[in-house]
Amino acid sequence: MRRTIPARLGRPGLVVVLGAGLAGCGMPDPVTEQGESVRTLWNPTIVAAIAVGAFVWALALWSVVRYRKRNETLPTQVAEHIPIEIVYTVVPILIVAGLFVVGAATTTKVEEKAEDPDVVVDVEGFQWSWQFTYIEEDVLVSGDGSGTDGPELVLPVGQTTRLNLISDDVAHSFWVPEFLTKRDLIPGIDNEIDVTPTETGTYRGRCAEYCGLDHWRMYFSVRIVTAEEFEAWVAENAGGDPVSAEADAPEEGEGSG
Ligand SMILES: [Cu+2]
Repeated sequence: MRRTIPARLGRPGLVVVLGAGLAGCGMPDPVTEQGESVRTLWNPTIVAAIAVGAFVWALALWSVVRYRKRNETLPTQVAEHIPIEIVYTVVPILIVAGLFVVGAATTTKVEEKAEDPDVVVDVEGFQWSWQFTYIEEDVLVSGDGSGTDGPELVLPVGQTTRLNLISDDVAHSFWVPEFLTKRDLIPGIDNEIDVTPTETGTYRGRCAEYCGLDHWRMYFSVRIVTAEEFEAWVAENAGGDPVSAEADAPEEGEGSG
């Protein structure tokens, strides 16, 4: 006897699948205001997608069972059914329009630039590391691709930092999973993003655009600290030698993405 998909998965399997969907498919908890906006968009979207998917699967299963071939008699042939055609044209248009409106609103919010950001950092990606230049604070953090953690970008919590994304060699991409946003660094095109961290902690970032053989080396870390800690860090490092935080040598075979 043929088993239905839910039967094959078993009830625990189905619960896990639905649970993963509802929990944001393993999406990390956002640590910035911009990331929180993305999650606010994602959660209702995934619920709507699961609802539509479940409805379609249910209809398909129902018609397979209810209208399966029982004998050689041809079923009643219907050329058209205007009300149903209107429903299945109008409902998807409404869903897509709704997704467009909330998607556009979230994009606008995430893209919003502060008129006067609290901190401005030039983020330069190069083969094979990153350099962070704090314009007003006069701090330079430079990586050389030798460590496992990469250079460290220090950001104050609750304040808006403008990141100017610059590349002079090839395209790279600035990605911190917990920010829930990702932006390319393209030679000749200076992208910029604003981030407003909401939680202190250390998070790992990486280049998310294949940029050559040692692309995997392009790690960096982001340390979100309190305003006082940020000021102390700036005072300690301003105007001096470039800050480097690449103590550990990478292990053979380590690193992916
Ligand atoms: Cu890369």
